Amino acid sequence: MIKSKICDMLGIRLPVIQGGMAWIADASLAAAVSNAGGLGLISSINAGTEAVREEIRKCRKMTDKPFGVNIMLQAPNAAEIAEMVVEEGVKILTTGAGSPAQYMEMWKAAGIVVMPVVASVALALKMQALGAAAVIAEGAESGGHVGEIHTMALIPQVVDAVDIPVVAAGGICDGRGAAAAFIFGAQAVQVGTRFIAAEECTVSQYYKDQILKATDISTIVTGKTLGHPVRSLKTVFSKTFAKMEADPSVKPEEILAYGTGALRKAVKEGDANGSFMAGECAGMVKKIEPAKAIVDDIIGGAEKILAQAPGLLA
Ligand code: TUI
Repeated sequence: MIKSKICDMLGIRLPVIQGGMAWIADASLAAAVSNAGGLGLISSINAGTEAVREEIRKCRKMTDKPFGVNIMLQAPNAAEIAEMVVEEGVKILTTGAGSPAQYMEMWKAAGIVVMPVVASVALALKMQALGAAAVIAEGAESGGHVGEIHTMALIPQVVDAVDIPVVAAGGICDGRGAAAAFIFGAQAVQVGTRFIAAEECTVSQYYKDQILKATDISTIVTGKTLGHPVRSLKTVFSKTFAKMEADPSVKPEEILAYGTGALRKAVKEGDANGSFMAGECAGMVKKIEPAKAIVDDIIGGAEKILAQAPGLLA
């Protein structure tokens, strides 16, 4: 069995945290992952603050296990969400795409365990100083908003820099990735892309089909010129976006307008012209299965590899 102190801190059985994927991570997926022994998360990017409140209440009815909420800090309603989660008695938060500094005092006073997602050592140290319970170090293999450094180099550097537990994220979707993360010193893994293919994930069938069809080179990062790099599947939408960015005659406002609402279109409507955010490991996701099978495969696979590891020594 993989023993990890962070499991006690979060009240979970297995060190697998589901990604707080925008528009995707709802009560259905979060409850399934939590019921499987991992930590399910609800995304704050949904149809407004009240819709997220409803998801939290729904999730409570679907599981008696701990679950959390991910707050996307660049969202226009981030401050409203930050207060709503306190009102709702949420016990675990993750944050992404910015620094949660302005909310930390309020959350800590409410006894909330906060695990900011960081993409650099500097931010990990800042989060530790602000009282984060752990950091989720996310490498640029991940889907959605990405940093600059990749998992293999990021995790050991963050582990060396901080004294709080580190969760590894970005490019991890099976036992091999999880085993590597534990070897690097991470205490848990965060997995997003593979959970899109969970039976309990409510995204459009078209989105799931695109993940299953993906290969190793199916993703692209766009948005660098806008200061907001995002990894998604290569589609007509993302390739057009990239062409607009490369064309000096296209204004940033036009590019932004082209991208507005694209993720919601992909998730909710299965619109082929939407943005299908996915990590580089999409090419390793081969079937639709229950969230429990995914959690068990990741942990079971890691245990098998780690048990065999001494055999590598001569
Ligand atoms: O947040 C994410 N991934 C996301 S958020 C998102 S929502 C979206 N919707 C439409 C278009 C674009 C995005 C999709 N994917 N991951 C966590 C993460 N945070 N990765 C990297 C960071 C990060 C980056 C810079 C955290 C902090 C930061 O700077 C902090 C500072 O100092 O301000």
